[in-house]
Amino acid sequence: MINEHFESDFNEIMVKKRPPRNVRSHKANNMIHPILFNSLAFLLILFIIVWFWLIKDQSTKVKANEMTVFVKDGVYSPHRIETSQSKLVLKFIRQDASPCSEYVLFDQLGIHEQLPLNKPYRITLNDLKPGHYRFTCQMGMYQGELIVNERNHEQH
Ligand SMILES: [Cu+2]
Repeated sequence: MINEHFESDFNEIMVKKRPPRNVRSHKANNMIHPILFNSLAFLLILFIIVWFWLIKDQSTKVKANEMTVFVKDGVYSPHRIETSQSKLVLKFIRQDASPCSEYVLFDQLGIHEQLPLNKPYRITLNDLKPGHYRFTCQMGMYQGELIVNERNHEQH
């Protein structure tokens, strides 16, 4: 008696719970509300912009006359170096064994140097004029920038 009653209830629930096919797919399409989806997409874009322009492009200021630059995983770190002095020694430490990172080029300064693997290699830059100097690997995958600021007259 109890079992019979339960069974009929159960069947009724099963029938009710199973919606027709077209209704179900309609529901699935509306699971993420379009406005919510657009807001999330907007926030993601905003985050990427902030990351690339404000965080990633911060420059590292040279305090002494020498700066160590690691060559690893497709990036020079630091990749943006700022100085206000005319002489600078860049100590490159190449930790990437791929041939991509083998050379470092400062096109505007006519510098083209081969970097040994896992050994510091110093490049001395003399008579730097104020300006922006790009440095790259020979294929341009590694990208860096040296910024030489106007010299402070009090330092002469
Ligand atoms: Cu390269």
